[in-house]
Amino acid sequence: MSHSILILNGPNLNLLGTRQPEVYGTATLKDIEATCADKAAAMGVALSFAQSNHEGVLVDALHDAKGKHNGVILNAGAYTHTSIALRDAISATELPVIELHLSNIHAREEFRHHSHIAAVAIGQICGFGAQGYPLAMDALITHLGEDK
Ligand code: CA2
Repeated sequence: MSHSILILNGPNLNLLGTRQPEVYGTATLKDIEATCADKAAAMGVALSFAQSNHEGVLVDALHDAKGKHNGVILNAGAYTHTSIALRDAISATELPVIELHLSNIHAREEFRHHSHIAAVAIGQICGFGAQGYPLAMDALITHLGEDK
């Protein structure tokens, strides 16, 4: 049976490619989605790709992922550093979640060093820019393969 994965993006990531290219690169979220869709097709996995600026919408998306998807790649944006609600939603889904960031959050401001998500994620990928998305897909699909 083929796997289905959700890539979920949080606040302000809809602005990618328009500002702060020195931090976040020049690819837009649409570019990243297209890269991920191509990779998903090549890997034979189903992919859903979504973005919201609203914490509750992200919580709902995680709840909805249960039963629909086998795993989630989550770039929660700044909610990474603030949201216990997102952490609880990840725990509730019981799905494997990979925490993803474009930038190396550990090399940036102190307030970005702590992640509420890290403790409930299977792992974290950060600092590789847009390339982190396909890297996270490889990691998640490998993990799901090992689950069987
Ligand atoms: O590096 C990442 O992927 C982050 O999750 C991005 C978040 C930031 O709050 C996290 O600490 C790390 C911010 C996304 C903002 O994206 C923008 C893109 C273009 C212009 C302005 C913001």
